[in-house]
Amino acid sequence: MITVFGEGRGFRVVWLLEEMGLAYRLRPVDLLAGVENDPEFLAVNPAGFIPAIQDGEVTMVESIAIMEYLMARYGPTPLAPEPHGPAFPAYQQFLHLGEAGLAASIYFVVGARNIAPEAERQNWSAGQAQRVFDSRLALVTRQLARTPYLAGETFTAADISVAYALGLAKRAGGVVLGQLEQAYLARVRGREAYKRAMETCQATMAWAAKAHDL
Ligand SMILES: N[C@@H](CCC(=O)N[C@@H](CS)C(=O)NCC(=O)O)C(=O)O
Repeated sequence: MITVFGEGRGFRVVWLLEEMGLAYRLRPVDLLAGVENDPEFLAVNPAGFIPAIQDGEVTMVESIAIMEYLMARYGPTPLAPEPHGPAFPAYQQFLHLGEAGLAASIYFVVGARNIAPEAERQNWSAGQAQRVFDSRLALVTRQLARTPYLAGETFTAADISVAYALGLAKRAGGVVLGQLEQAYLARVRGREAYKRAMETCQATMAWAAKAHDL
């Protein structure tokens, strides 16, 4: 049985597990309550961030790496196009751009907008993170003008990666998505596995409902 610790980007992992039909359990981690009060989780990830997984003897962090591990170990799966096929380069690029380019930058904008003291909300680094997010988003927009999914005609883990980042940006980052991205989000969120993941991830569900963005 695979254990997923924490929602947040752990939603990506839960969504992937639902797409693959693998058995798992979600172990909530409440960052707002203070991870220092959760020694069981700190024993799994002493760095205190989520998500983490445990799969038998394997313990891992980093949502994209975890998805790559699960697809490699329990695949093959159409969520990961085969390396010699035409979809692979775009798949690989957007799988990583979803975190390294999009979520990692908008995460700091979200913190500045929602958590930082009033006087620090407009700080230079938050502005830089916003500019990085906006520039990377242009690559997503260009791709969606060409194909329905980021790697081409079929849904892959790259869509899980990027759709999570777009949701974060929209729900808490003050980002207004264009029509292409909105239609894309509606398309990927229509999947049964997404809906099941939302049912599992109650904190994500509550946060999305509050933002009127299920
Ligand atoms: N690149 C990491 C980012 C992990 C991350 O920043 N997670 C956030 C919540 S989604 C977190 O735990 N923040 C608290 C912290 O970093 O201490 C991933 O994709 O898993």
